[in-house]
Amino acid sequence: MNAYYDEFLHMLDEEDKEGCVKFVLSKLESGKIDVINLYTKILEPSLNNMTCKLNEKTICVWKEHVRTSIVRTILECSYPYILKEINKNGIKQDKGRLVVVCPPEEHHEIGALMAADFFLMNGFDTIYVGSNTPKEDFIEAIDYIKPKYVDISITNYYNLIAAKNIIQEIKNTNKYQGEILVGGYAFNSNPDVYKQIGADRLLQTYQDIKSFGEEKHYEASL
Ligand code: B12
Repeated sequence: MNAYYDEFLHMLDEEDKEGCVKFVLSKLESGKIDVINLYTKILEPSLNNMTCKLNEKTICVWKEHVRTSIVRTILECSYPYILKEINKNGIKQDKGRLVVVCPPEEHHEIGALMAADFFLMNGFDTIYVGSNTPKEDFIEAIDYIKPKYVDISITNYYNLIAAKNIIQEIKNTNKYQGEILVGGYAFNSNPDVYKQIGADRLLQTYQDIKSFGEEKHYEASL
């Protein structure tokens, strides 16, 4: 996997979108890599380990945008392979409806998109709402969709406050009965903060989501 990562990173550094997409699709098509390893061992580190070279400081955000856009294209291209794995493993979306959202001002969306795909692959009827979701839309959507689980993805820790306010509102005003899950880069340095913002649970990795799915399957069978 390391060799694939290095090869991919080289093309990503060169901003070679065509090369990156063709490389990933060829590995998925040949079965040399699956979607989970692609996301967690190649795409996630290619963004989270990103550093800005001293002579590129002024164009750092620009480069982040370009890199994210290449990764986003790859995520969209992976969808047929996700469906293939779901079919191959006979997974049914029978663990309840789940929405993935990002709080207002949270423009980081790649982690949320990946998490949404992970939930889908583990039997949750998943809806990805989007990044920077305005509070009113957030609350309305929950009222309308009535999901069993609301998942809030937070990357920038400054957005933890906005998430706390929304959670309070969902729980108090909406009398929401389901579970509120949170995840994202903002929790990496302080996992316990999820309790302070009123969430029911923190899930971070693919394995966390898989175990959560198994737990729900077990509960449903009791
Ligand atoms: C790409 C990027 C951007 C892009 C985002 C584009 C987009 N469309 O998403 C752009 C250029 C817009 C951007 C903007 C900013 N960014 Co930025 N960005 C990044 C970068 C490079 C990668 C983030 C990413 O996508 N990672 C990949 C994903 C896959 O990883 P992940 O989010 O951790 O997700 C995984 C898990 O956490 C989990 N997960 C995620 N969500 C959820 C949810 C649930 C429910 C579950 C179960 C799991 C789960 O699943 C994923 C897969 O395993 C990081 C990191 C870095 N080293 O620089 C900075 C970083 C996140 N950004 C940062 C900052 C400060 C900003 C800006 C404020 C400033 C700026 N640079 O202009 C703005 C803020 C914009 C805003 N209002 O939100 C800081 C945040 C620090 C902090 N305060 O917390 C970072 C860490 C950079 C740094 N070292 O300072 N950024």
